[in-house]
Amino acid sequence: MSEHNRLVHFGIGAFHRGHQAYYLHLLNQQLPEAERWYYTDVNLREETRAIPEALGKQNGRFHFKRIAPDGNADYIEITSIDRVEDASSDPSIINTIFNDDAVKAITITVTEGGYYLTESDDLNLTHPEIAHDIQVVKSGNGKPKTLFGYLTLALLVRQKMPNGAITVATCDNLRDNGNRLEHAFAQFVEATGLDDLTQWISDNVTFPCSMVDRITPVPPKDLTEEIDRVVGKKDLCPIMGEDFEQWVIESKFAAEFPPLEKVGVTFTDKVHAFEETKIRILNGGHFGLSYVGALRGYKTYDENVRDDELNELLKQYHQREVIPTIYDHPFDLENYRQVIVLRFSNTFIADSIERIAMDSISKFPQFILPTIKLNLERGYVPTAAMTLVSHWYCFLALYLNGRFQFNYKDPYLHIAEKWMQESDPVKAFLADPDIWQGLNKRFPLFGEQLEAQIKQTLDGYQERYP
Ligand code: CS2
Repeated sequence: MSEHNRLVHFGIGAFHRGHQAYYLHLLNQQLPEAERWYYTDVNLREETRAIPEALGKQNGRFHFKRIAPDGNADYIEITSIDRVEDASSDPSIINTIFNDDAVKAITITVTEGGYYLTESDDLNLTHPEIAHDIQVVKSGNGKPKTLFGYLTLALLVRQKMPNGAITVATCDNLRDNGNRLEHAFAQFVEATGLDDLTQWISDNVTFPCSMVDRITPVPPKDLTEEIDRVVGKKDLCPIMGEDFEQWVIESKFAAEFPPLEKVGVTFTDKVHAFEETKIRILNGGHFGLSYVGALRGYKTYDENVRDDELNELLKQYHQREVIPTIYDHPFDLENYRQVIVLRFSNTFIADSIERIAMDSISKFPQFILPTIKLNLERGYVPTAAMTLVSHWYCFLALYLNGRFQFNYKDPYLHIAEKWMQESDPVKAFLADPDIWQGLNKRFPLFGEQLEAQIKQTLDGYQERYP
């Protein structure tokens, strides 16, 4: 058994290192050595091996450049991760990691696309990676590819332990994230036929919902050199982020959890209102404007906000369509919106549009669709959202047709490729059930209006992107 209480994290991106690892580091500064908690960070995907490799060489330590709106920065050496493992090369490491009474919780950041949800919020059991993982679990052979496969291996280990109860806390930008994961994961386990495990999970595992917030851009290449110059240390995988920070987590723990409330984390029974507000105002704002900005040739998100026309579009979207359809207010929404727009305009953060624009196919149903739906349901035509969606479609169409160059990454790009192969790609987009989740069938007039607007937006780009 490890000497300290331990958390395990799945998915070692900057988002995790700027949130959970950061907060745990702050907490450890306040605790005597014996009471400290440490993280074992686990990489799950072959294509994301580079960072864990670098981080492993530094024994999990790295620097975080935290930047205030006026550009003032501090450089914090984060020391809360002390083990880094790569399960994508050796899945048996999961046994070693979890067969340890000191491990009390798993936190997760695998991005929106890492949950493989269908339009009805079920696990997409026919997705090849999920089907692969079901086989791996059933046969006890091979390497999983998804969170679901790894989580099952981990919980199988816990099931055999006398004190295996464990909290599984997703921190991704998915509304109702804990409940969604719990539901999808139950379907995965059911498909593997592990009925005993299903029962054990319902008695011993909790899936709290949570909301985390800090903009953590892709660090510039010269950050390593800057750390060397300012701090005098070699760091091959530093991160940077704004000084705004928030972590709200549902108090629903299956085992001991670090007392993070001591460093500003909110434990609450009402996480949903926070989550919904953040996803729709912040992530929705990011999503919508990034495609308009990209097509205008902007590189960083603050350029969007400094463009008066785009700033006005964002304001209309927020004030007329998002805020009036958020019905449970955890705080003053207009004030919150203004703080977010200020954060968006931070030139020192220089968050790349490339980062924000990626993965749009899995982000759209989370970040934008609910706003459109709630407006249509209250009989209001969400014109700002329609402008944003038209630009998103044009972005994808121009990119896929080779008319617009962009470093775009999306594991679900094949979905958009399919629309482009149809005789009327716009109609195919509007009829896609994964994107619209039945909404266009309920509001056919909206579909027609949006179709006309998309075609007009495409025409508008004819000259710029011939
Ligand atoms: C962004 C988020 O990529 C995205 O979708 O909107 O990464 C955003 O920066 C974070 O959620 C901020 O907490």
